Amino acid sequence: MLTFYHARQSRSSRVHWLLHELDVPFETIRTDIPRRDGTGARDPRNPHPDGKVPALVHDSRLVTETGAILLYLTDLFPERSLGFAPGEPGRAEYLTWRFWYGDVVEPVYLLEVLGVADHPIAAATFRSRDEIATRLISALQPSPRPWLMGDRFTAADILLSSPFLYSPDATPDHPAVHAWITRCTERPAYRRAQELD
Ligand SMILES: N[C@@H](CCC(=O)N[C@@H](CS)C(=O)NCC(=O)O)C(=O)O
Repeated sequence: MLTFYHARQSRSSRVHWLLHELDVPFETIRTDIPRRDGTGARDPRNPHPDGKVPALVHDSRLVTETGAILLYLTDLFPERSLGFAPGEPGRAEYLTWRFWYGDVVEPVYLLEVLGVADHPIAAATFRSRDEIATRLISALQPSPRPWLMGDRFTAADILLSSPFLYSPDATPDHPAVHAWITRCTERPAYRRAQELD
């Protein structure tokens, strides 16, 4: 049994999308969270230790952190081919995308918002938006490489497209990236998750 704690227009939207891609049974608990505009409040039903979303309970096991949940789910349902299972060629690249997102991409965009991305220690630790763009562009080329992992759409596409779906102005201005984002938004599971929100 999968129970998914979700709030619309939040980081849990990535998990919502993946659950629809997987096409497996799950229960959604629509969860209130404190929002930056002062609305919302912590939901006592939410088992996340910090009251955040996403949270996933599989039978009685709690998983938090978006990247961990995506990996957990693609490993749990390897037959759906939305990730690369241990031992499968492509696993190394798949894990690299997943951890690069959490350890580099999110910090870089956050540091930009905070206005400290140019700090030498920040640049030395994470690099910058330019390196992010270069890596995405080279993964999506030469044509046809529809997805980051080549022919197979995976949870890496969900994770790495998410900042640009949330903030389209941040999208690297390259035709291969724009076409990839369009392909992502045309996926029936993405649309279904959006409609339900
Ligand atoms: N690192 C966490 C971050 C989760 C997170 O910050 N979620 C926000 C929504 S986008 C939240 O629940 N905020 C409510 C709060 O901070 O109380 C993840 O990626 O899962």
